[in-house]
Amino acid sequence: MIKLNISDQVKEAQKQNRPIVAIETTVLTHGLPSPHNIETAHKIFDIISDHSVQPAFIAIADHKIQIGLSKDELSSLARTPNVLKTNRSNLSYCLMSGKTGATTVSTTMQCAALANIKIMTTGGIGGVHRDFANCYDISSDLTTLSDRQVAVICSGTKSILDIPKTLEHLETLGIPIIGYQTNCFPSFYTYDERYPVVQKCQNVDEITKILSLHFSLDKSGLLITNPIPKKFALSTSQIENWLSKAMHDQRANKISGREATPYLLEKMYQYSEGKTLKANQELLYANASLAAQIASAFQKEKTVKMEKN
Ligand code: PSU
Ligand code: MN
Repeated sequence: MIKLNISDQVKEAQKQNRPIVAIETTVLTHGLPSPHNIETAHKIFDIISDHSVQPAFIAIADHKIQIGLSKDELSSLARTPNVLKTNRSNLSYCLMSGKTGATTVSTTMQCAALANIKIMTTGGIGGVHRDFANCYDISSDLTTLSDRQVAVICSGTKSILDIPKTLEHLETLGIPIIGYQTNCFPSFYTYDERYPVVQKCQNVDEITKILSLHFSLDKSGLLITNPIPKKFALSTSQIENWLSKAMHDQRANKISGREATPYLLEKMYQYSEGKTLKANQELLYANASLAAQIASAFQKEKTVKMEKN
């Protein structure tokens, strides 16, 4: 039996039909360096709350899925040693064992769907790794996007991935990719227009309409992509330079699987002397704000529909 431990605040928001945004916690435990991870999570909490939207950070602890962590709980999660990075393949193990787990995009979607939360925010999703032919690494984020009805607000995929192959895979899975005020699929830290394949929505109302239509047509999720605000973007050549050094270290140390992303992000942070952290934080904040606006508009539309019926 799955035990869902929904916080009082999230329960109250559900009772009152107030909007809720789910947030992953792997970015906190494995994606950002300490102590910046805690300050970032707290700021995401505030940004969402400032829009009168209920934040619902998700994690696993004490054999339960925890929906809605307080700021104190986020701080203590960040300080817990050996937190498991959960994806679809180890979520049940994490729950059975009683270990503490952080949720990736895939498990955040799974848990959000169980609690009927339709909107989540993150930095970047997982996807098809570079060097795919050798490592055969495709994130289970993509699989979960194909069978959970959750809209994921993000700045594309992590820059360490093969974006064209990820886009092909998303296309095969039939997952809509909506660009917020852009036709281009964003490349995380950089603001560029290398991948002009995205369907553009000009405002939150258009996005909300697509969500309603898509959720009535299909059992899958959607990607709402939001490029990093221009003034915080890093240059593509810088990123590629740091990334190639990080990938070199990764190969030398034979780091693979679930460990690959945290390792590469940490190395990029070191090589960039902290520049990737600032960019990562700013895009997380922008995505949290957009997600809150979408959740508000989506909730309003649902309420209007309920009143008509
Ligand atoms: N993007 C980041 N930082 C992260 C992640 C993505 O910039 O920490 C995390 C997310 O939780 C994402 C996960 O769901 O990495 C994907 O990991 P994998 O490639 O192992 O599936
Ligand atoms: Mn992987």
